[in-house]
Amino acid sequence: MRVVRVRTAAALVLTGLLAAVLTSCATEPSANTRPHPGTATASPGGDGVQTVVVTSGVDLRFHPSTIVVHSGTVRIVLDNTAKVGQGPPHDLTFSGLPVQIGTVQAGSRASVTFTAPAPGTYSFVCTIHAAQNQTGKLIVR
Ligand SMILES: [Cu+2]
Repeated sequence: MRVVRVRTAAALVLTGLLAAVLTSCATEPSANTRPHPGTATASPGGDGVQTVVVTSGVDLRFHPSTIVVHSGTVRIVLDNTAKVGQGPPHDLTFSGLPVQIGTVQAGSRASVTFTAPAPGTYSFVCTIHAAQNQTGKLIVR
């Protein structure tokens, strides 16, 4: 009996911990600490334009978050992969470059085509989720 009681107490403690963990997951913290997904090099499409598709959904991150391009024409497609009516909108705005993709609703996509600027690193942000640190960078080689 005594062993059973100890096990029951341990099970209750574990259940409580699990409930605490699940509760903390259910309430999204204001600061999004998810890691930024990897790097992709834009590849020339049939029209010769270096194209990269960046997806974003409910995790408030750009996938990929780092885009590598070379000189020439670049096209960035922003694909909001959240289900229609069930996810947040996103946009993509560069700082220091006159390049942006306006608000893209869940289930939609939009693109911007521009001439690659001088070699360097340029950062972009989803202005809707700037507080959640939804950012990325473009590296021009
Ligand atoms: Cu966003």
